Amino acid sequence: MRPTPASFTSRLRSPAVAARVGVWLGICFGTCFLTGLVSHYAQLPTHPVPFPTSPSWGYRLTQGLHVVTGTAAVPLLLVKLWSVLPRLFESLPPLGDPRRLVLTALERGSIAVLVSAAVFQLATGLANSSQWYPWSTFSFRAVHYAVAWVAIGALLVHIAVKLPVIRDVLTSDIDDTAHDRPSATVRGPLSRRALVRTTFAAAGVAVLATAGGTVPWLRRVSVFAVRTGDGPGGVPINKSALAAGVEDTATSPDWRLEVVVDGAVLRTLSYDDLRAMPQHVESLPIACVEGWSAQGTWSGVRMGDLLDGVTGADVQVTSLQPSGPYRRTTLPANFADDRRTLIALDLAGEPLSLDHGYPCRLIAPNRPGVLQTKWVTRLEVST
Ligand SMILES: Nc1nc2c(c(=O)[nH]1)N[C@H]1C(S)=C(S)[C@@H](COP(=O)(O)O)O[C@H]1N2
Ligand SMILES: [Mo]
Repeated sequence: MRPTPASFTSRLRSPAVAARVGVWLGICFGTCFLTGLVSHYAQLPTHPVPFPTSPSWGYRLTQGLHVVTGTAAVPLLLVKLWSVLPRLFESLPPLGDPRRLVLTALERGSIAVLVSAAVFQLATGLANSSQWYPWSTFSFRAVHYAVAWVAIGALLVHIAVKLPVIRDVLTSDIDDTAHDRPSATVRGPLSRRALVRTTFAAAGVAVLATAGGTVPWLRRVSVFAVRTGDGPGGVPINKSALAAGVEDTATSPDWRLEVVVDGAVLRTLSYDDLRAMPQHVESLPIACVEGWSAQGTWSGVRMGDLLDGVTGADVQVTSLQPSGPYRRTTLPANFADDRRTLIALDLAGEPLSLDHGYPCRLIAPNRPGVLQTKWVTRLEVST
């Protein structure tokens, strides 16, 4: 037999619980949306308004928040959906009342869009941050970005529609029954207050379990962020030289760094040539879009010194990597001109390990990790 709303009798499934959990879910989704916009913008190849290079830890903070709030939203969303589940089984209004039918269809349609977009965002985001990439057929970033707008739009509609109820139940006691369904009368072993607190505690655990990827002292309690701090120089390794297919080319004595200006090779530098140039030390983070981040002490040659006086131009940075989306990135002009931007040779006082980008890699302030190109072999500018 098909359940009806009357089949659900727990007092816990109530607007009072849904709204309280919903407030925090809304805060998480809002934060996740805004920090997601930052990350998306930072990864565009060109910026109508320059993305700032300071503070150097800015992207580390916003992307850490993005992944932490997204993870905290998972238990919140599950409890929220559980608390409103009976509404899924409400019968349609009588067919003779087309106006109500249309309104009901619109309301349910918007909820269906909201729920599927929210579940999609959390599921793909979580998969990505645990480095599981089941999508070979679509671009994660493009789809995650597009669906974010759907989710936030549907969320705003939902809040607007529910505002009177939300306001009412949030200003009354949690055990108030004025807005309850008639069948929601059975008291279980758990009070509403206890359910809400347990939900917030679960969200807190989710935060601690992921925040260690960003906050060093949380590492010890972070089961989902085990990789942070591992790896040479205290910086984890994302893609290895083996996986990138650069083991031979990166260690070859024939490796050179080419600097190309307006299509002409300006200089061809060997590893020793780079070592002979003035070396500068910078403390800058690698902040992966997947949420983990780590500070490193890098040293190497200033981008500006390599470009020989060319300023105000975007730089195409090309890796030895034969294929893959990150083999080539665009370093915006304001990043190229920033004195902290290095072609790094050393990390933590040691030559870069092969997996960290030996012979040399790009490291720039306030830049998504995914754009900190390793195994660099060519820099190109057009004036
Ligand atoms: N050539 C190349 N550079 C790359 C990548 C890559 O796949 N290929 N991955 C990027 C990503 S996603 C991150 S987070 C950083 C990580 O640098 P690390 O492995 O030294 O920590 O390198 C970036 N540089
Ligand atoms: Mo990354």
